[in-house]
Amino acid sequence: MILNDIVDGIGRRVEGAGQTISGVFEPTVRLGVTGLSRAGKTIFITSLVANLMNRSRMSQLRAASSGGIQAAYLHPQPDDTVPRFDFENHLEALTDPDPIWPSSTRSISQLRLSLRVQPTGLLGGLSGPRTVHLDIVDYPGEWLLDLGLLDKSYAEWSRASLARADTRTQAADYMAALGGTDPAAKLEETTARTLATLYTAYLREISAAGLSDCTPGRFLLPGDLEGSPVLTFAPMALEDRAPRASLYREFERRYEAYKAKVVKPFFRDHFARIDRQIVLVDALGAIHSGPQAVEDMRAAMADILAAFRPGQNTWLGQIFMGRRVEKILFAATKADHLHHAQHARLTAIMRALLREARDRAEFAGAATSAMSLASVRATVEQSVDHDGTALDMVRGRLLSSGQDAAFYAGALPEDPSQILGPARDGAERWLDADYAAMDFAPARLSQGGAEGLPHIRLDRAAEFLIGDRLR
Ligand SMILES: Nc1nc2c(ncn2[C@@H]2O[C@H](COP(=O)(O)OP(=O)(O)OP(=O)(O)O)[C@@H](O)[C@H]2O)c(=O)[nH]1
Ligand SMILES: [Mg+2]
Repeated sequence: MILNDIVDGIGRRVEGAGQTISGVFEPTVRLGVTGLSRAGKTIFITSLVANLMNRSRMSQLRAASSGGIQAAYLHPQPDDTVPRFDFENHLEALTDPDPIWPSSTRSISQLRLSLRVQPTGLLGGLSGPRTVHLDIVDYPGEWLLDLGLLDKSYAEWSRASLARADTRTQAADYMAALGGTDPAAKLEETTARTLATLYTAYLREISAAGLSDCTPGRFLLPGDLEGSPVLTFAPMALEDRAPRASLYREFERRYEAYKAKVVKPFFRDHFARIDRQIVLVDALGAIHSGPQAVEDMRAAMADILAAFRPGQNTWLGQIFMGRRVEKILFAATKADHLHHAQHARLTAIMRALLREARDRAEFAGAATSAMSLASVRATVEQSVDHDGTALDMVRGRLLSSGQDAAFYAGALPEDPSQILGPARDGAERWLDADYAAMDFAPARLSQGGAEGLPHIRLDRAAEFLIGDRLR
């Protein structure tokens, strides 16, 4: 392991040097898009790139409104071995006469957008235009959860996972199978496979129920690792030391192999060199799923963000090698489900939801901000008279029926603790409030989206994240 870490370090140092040399001429901004499954990463990337190419809706991005950005075009990406982000197809899905959302991401991809920028400001006129590359990676949200495993041993992970599984009906089959298995017995591959299959089925069920804690993430989206030993293990408890060649020992070994061979390379290659980061949170979705989903999301985000802690002995901290993410934006997504009168409340809830995570992560040195946004706006606002009071609603095309409908998501509380309190106390449902979520289809765009994709605050997000690099 030590050797492995050293080799990792050398690789990165050489790579880092190359970056600086080419970086003098063509600066690169690596934007990290962090978010659990369904948080809105793919839509955010698609809309950001589309709106940087067609900047008519980007007035709050100063380099766009001032005319500083002269051109934006897609460029071959830097990593030859990573598939390209399917920007064109995703955009086509959103701008079709019958628009649909692009499907959930099943593996990693990358995109480079190059911007030709004429520096403005006092000395701007003295230099000619320069090119800034924006590199973005998309990946399935499930994989992100694995970041929380890096600092956990097999015993620690097993203990935490089993404690949660114990309270959930979806885990009944796995817990029953585990009860009938002796972890100290000699490894039988069929037993290993049965346990892994049942554990995966449990992860699938809790993921469908809106819970976030679904590790190991690749069990849900294995890709070409399907059936391999690194994905054939599950959590187990054992009081005494496990004998050699036992099921427990082998599971422990496979868990470590999973971390070293699957999790680490992914984060080393795609997270270590991030300059700017956006953390996307579907807080509304979690609130709709109920207090347990909120608490579960809070815990999962705390685990993930803790891994970004600089200066500590965390593996990711080491591969950053003293580099800091310079700016981090925490964004509540899908804000178009709410009338803008409630956006400040949504932002406050998201901030509170991530507070502990942010404190623990000590993003010292990084500029942080929080906002509510919609990468692709699917609704318009509407006030409806309801027994003499005006209800602020949103109107859109329902995903289920295609019908146009006005929708009221419920009033979010001004005080975020009214959400976080019951969530932390393990409440089964919200007591005095009813939060509804509605799935809207993307809006039909006039002229096939020639005016760019509609959004809410995407331009502000872009200004915060990369605005300074485009001046
Ligand atoms: N109304 C609205 N819905 C959105 C928006 N962004 C995302 N969604 C919805 O959220 C779903 C998930 O968004 P994605 O961008 O695919 O989420 P993701 O983070 O890439 O998810 P994975 O690929 O599963 O990790 C979409 O299919 C939409 O239904 C938005 O700005 N407005
Ligand atoms: Mg995606």
